[in-house]
Formats: sequence, structure tokens, C-alpha cells
Amino acid sequence: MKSSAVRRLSTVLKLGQSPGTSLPETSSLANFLSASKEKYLSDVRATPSKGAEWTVVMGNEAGDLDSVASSIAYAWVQSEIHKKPSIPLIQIDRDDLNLRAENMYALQLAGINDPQQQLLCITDLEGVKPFPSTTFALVDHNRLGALFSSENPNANVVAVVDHHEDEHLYADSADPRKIAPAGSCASHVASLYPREAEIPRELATLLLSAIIIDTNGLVPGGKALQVDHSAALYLIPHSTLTDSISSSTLSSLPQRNPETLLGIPQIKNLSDILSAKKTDVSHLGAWDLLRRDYKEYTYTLNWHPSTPTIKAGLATVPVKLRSWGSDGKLEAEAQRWMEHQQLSVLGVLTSFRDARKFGKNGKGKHRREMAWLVRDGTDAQTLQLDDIASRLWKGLEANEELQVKIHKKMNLSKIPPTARARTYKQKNANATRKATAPLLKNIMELMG
Ligand SMILES: [Mn+2]
Repeated sequence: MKSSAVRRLSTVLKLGQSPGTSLPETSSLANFLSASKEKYLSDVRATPSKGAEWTVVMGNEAGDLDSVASSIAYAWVQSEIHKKPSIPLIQIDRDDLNLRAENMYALQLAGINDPQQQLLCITDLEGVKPFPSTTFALVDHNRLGALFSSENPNANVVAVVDHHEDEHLYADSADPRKIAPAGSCASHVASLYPREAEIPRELATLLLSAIIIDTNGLVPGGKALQVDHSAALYLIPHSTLTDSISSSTLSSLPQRNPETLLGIPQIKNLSDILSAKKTDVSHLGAWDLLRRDYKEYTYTLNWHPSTPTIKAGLATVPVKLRSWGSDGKLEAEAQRWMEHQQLSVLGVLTSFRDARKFGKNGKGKHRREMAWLVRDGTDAQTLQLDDIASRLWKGLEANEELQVKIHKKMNLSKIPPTARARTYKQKNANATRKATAPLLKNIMELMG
């Protein structure tokens, strides 16, 4: 009793010395993040029930720039404009923040120079069970993860802003509940930013960076939709890019055809840097490549007599399979990752540019491949390994959107007898994990 009172007192005094007892109105984005993290952690450590006073804002577990930027921006709006204490939680391990060089770069542009210290990561709450907060806002995904809902009966999702397939949850509790197509979820978050309030230039820059990376620089005919263009037009004049964009360009922005934004040299430059950082993963081996852009799903096999539940993972990798996975490397590291995560199914989805074939834009032609592994996991002891595998091959090969063909130059022969594997070339290079994840769910769960 006494020690916790002392701890509370020292917390108060410590916060009292810094300008952040209540979150300062004039603080930069980095100060806001550091102060919120410190206050949240001291709240839940000293008095776990205080966690209920906070809204935890989360992006998805892949931890890409879209998720990071959207969660930071949404938490800022809630805390600083609506005065509801909110904290962005990055759903990856602190040490894994480095795996995405493009995130580190964009965060630095936003004045967040030490994200490991300034951002609340899943590592900061390791071992805290049940999760100390009950109020959640979801951005860039629309289903609350099991880590936050298990043994947490009061868990409540109060907001959803997303651009993935709608799982139709939280219709009664979430407001806003905006789930609609967009190149980037950050565009939805920007569209919801109260126009009468000021947006810090660091925050505008962070959101703009996410939109640029998700839409290949807002390239015409690409992934950018109208909501992305409108968001970019709103953010550019508020961003730090205005230091170098000419005033005539800035004043002509409202009249500009949004399809031509890539014609602004500063936008093109930022886009080139971010995409170079994103695709330069030469320093990463198979193990890190499987983890760096990874999402996990739980499926109930309704077609199976005992309707068991299994876990599946989808790793997106920006390098072709043969560059990093040959000679049994993919088999070995995928097995290790599947055991580590207790997965029954792992899909490795590559997306890369073919240096030998040029596409329309003069860059290498965009290609995608898939490697799939099915393993006899503990959750699936009673299952027929071959039942799952043959269902998977059949479902993938029949799908008209993906258009897969067996990948003859990359077969995974070095798998143990307790596993099955198949690799494909994906003819439709535009179908991302956003298309593959719902397909996998259908293949695994639907009867028939
Ligand atoms: Mn996204």
C-alpha cells in the first residue's frame, strides 16, 4: 500500500517537472508521444484500473507506415482536440521497428527521432495480462486482436477507420465506423481530421508519407483513389515539404488536377526515397523477411467433423523467392517461424520488380509469387494434414482473381514429412494480401 502510494507520488512529481502533466497543447508530435507513453505506462503500472481511462489506438500487426501514421494521427486528434486521453500502440516488438527503414525515415521527418523510446510498442506491455485497457480505436484493420480481447470482458471498440474488407463488427459501438476502399488508411484518417483545428506539420508530413508509399506516389492509374488525392491536397500545404515547394506551386494546388501531384518534384523525391528504403531489404535474411510484414489469422474449420481452430500467417516479402529462399533456406526458416507462432498454414507472398523485363513505366515489371506451407501443428493434431493442404491448393488454383500457376523454378523439396508445400507464380500482380487474406479465410472456413 505504502509503496504504491509513494510510487504514485513520485510519478506525479516527475511528471510535474516536465511540461507534460496534462498533455501540453503546444507540444510537438514527439513530445506528445513521449509524454503519453510515460503517463500511460505509469498509470497502468501504478494503478492498473487507470488503464480504463485511456483509449488505445492501434494499427494492424504488420506495423507498416500506414498503420503507424494512422494510429499516431488518430490518437493525436482524440487527445489534443477532443481531450480524451489516447495512446497509439504499435503492434510490433520494439526491436523490430528497425526492420522497416521507410518507417524510420518517415518518423524522422515527423521529428520522431527515437521511436523505440518515444512510441508505445507491444514489448512495453509484455506479460501484462489481461490487457490493462478496455477502450480501443482500430485503424488500418477492423477486428480487435485476441491479445486485447482475451480475459478482457469489458473490451469495447469505440472507433474503426479502415480500408480492408469489412468484417462487419462493432456496428453498435464504433463511432466513427468508416470502412471504405482507399489506397491508404491514412487518407481516411486525414479526411476525418477536424478542418477547424490546426494540424501539426509533423503529423501532416507523417500521414502524407504513408499515403505516398501506399499509392506509389499517387501515380495516375495506380492504387490512389479520390480520397487519397483529396487527403494529399489537404496535407501538402500543412506539411514540412512547404519549406521547399515554391509558393506558386502551393497556391495553385487547389486548382491542380490531383492526378498530377507526382509532377511536384518534392513529392516525387519523397516517393522515390520511401520506396527505395522500403525495397532495400538486402541486409535482412529469411527469418527477418518472414517477420517484417506479417499478419496472423485464426480460422475455424467448419467443414471438419470436430470443427477445430487453427492459426494461419501471411508474410509479405518485397524480394523474389529465389533470391533469399533457395537451398532449403525458405523451408527451414518457415518451419521455424511456424513452430514459433504455432501455425498450421503459412503463406509467403512476394512482390518485386523483375530486373530482366521492363514494364510500362520503364521500371522492372511488377511480379508476385506465393509459397505455401501446411504443417501438422499442435492445434491440428487430429486433422488430416492432406485434407487441409488439398483444400488449399484447390482453392488457390481455382481462384480467378489471383490466377496462380505452379512455380517450376522454386519447389520446396526440403520439407519434413509432417509438412506439405507448394509455390506459385501469381499472374495478377495487382492482387495483394488484401485479396489473399479473405480468400484464405473462405478456403479454410467454408463448408463444401
Ligand atoms: Mn493499410
